[in-house]
Amino acid sequence: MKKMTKRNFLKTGAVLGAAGFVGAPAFAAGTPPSEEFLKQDMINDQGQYVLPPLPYAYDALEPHIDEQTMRLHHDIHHNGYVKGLNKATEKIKSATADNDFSLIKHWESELAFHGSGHFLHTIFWNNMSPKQGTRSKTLDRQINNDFGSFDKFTNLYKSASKSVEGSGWGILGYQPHTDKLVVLQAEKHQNHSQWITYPLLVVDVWEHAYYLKYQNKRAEYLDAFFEVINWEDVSQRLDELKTAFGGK
Ligand code: MN3
Repeated sequence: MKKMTKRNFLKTGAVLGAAGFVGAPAFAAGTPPSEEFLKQDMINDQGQYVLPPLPYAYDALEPHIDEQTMRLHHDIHHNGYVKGLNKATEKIKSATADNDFSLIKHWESELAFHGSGHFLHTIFWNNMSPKQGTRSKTLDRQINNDFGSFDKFTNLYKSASKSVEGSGWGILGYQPHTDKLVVLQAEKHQNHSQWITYPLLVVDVWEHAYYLKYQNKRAEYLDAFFEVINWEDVSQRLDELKTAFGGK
């Protein structure tokens, strides 16, 4: 069992490929992780957040999630969150140094919006894979205990995600303090506020995540998402949390 760190929880599990930032050539799906990729940090030498590369090629999830959507979603949308997070972090640092908090409400809001966007997308990319893998015994048992069966969980997760108002996320999370799974809607991700829950499986239901291929048919996108869920990643996230928090 890998020791859980914040970085590991976001990045490991479905780390399939070698390093390469935006614009670098994509690598083949299913390539084992390189040392460079695993050592790569969420933060660069200057202390800034960095956009992690996709853990597979842009077209690896075809036909379920199309290449053009993945390019726009990762290179433009996710990168925008990283830039916004760095800017907010910098502004709050300056405000703290200068003891001038006149704009703190604005920058705290930017920090939450871009930070949530960055971290949820980082989990989201790893939550998907062309190779779906299998659910661990622990994850299956927990799903059965908390939702009745995998089918019942699937219906709940898809229904909750489909009915998120406007833009947002569907989230399967784990509460280490209660050793329970819970499905949540995050209508505005900066407001996702059930703080004791850790996300295990997140689905981006903002229109930019599916509009090119599925237009307004969010339900069809969710069916497609279920064809590319990386269950080994979801299982590992649960294992890491249970190990860290002593769950059964
Ligand atoms: Mn998105």
